[in-house]
Amino acid sequence: MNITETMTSQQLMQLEDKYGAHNYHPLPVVLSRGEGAFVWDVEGTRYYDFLSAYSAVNQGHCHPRIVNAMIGQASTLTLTSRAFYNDALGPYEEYITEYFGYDKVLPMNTGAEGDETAIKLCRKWAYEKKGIPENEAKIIVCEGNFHGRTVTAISMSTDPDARNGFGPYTPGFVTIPYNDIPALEAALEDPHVAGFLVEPIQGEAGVFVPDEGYISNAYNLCKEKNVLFIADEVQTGLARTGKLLACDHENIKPDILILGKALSGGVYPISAVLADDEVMLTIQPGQHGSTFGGNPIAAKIAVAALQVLKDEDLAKKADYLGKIFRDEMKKMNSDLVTSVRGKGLLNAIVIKPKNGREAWDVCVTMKENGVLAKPTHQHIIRFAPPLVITEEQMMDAIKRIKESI
Ligand code: IF1
Repeated sequence: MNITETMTSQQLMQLEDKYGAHNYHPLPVVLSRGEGAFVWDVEGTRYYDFLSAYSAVNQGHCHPRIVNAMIGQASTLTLTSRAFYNDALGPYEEYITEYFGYDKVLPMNTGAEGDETAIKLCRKWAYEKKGIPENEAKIIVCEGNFHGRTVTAISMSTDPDARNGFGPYTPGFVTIPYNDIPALEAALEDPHVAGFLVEPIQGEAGVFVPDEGYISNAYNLCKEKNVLFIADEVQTGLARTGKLLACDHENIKPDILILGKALSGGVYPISAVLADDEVMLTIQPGQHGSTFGGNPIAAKIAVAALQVLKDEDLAKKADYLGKIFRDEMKKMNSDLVTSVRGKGLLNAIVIKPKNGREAWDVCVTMKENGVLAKPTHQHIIRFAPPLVITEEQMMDAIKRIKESI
């Protein structure tokens, strides 16, 4: 295969199948360009992107301000490692800590590394500040969680596909049902509990929005027991749910905040863990790090990505358009759709299989109608367009989704 000639979707899918690991089963579409709420396949067909790379391109594909920030730094200084200082990291650290109201940030690359960093900070704080005996710290997590694909992240998972076959598992996690305050109260009775790690809305599980007050009640219970409240906002953060953070809907400030995905607008792997000094300074030089963590390109990109969220008021847009989306989906009253749920522009519908057709078939039909989305857990379709989608585009996409269903 002479790879310089333009290849068809079919040829490109065959390449991936032959030479790539089979750790995904993608929808049969091969994308080659993205702009705003749209992506195009190699044949030039245009689609609304209703997945946004799992909520990483909240600012829209290839946002000019973010791409230019990347190009500028990439042609100046790409990576110094943290063995030396660089002139982009400090200003970024000041900007992001003021932006979210924390003393300090620990810069990493992927969401999973963010969760791993939060777990290490929580354990270190438990031993050095709370006085839990060494190696006895426990972290409470919820059934249905998703915190990444590392061995420790899947050690917290209750999803057989994510977890099975990868043991032995990292110990020290206690699992409780999501959205269940009494279960949390009971688990908090254990004096060795150091933290509660939770997604304010469970994305992968199928966009489970907990009851009003769950997050704030959970936070208060943790405070009563001197347990760190750790919010994984990798997917729900950065304006996706109609507020800057999903925790903002309940006015609580997590002790440890984990960000990723849209922190770069989808142009680069960037994650960040924010905390105040009492927690953050339990990690001292040489005790944690990463080759690319806090690199100059990431620093410039993240500042631009955060500025775009604010300047384009994307949280307000997500709130407004999300309400329209859910109303329109509910109005459909199709017997295929058994529930519509979500917050802001993180929404999902549950498809009841009929005549052997299920969520995957709806997604294939939506693709033919110019909308890309993907099922999660077989019967749930998540809808998460870039937050820059216009109302007119949203209405057009909704029409296509309804036709498909
Ligand atoms: C895949 C899921 C979503 C996340 C939360 C941490 C991470 C994620 C709440 C880890 C990542 C991604 C991973 C990607 C698909 C996607 C996903 F289906 F896997 F679960 F969004 F729901 N915390 N989620 O959602 O961040 O290391 O990937 O940067 O693994 O298939 P990462």
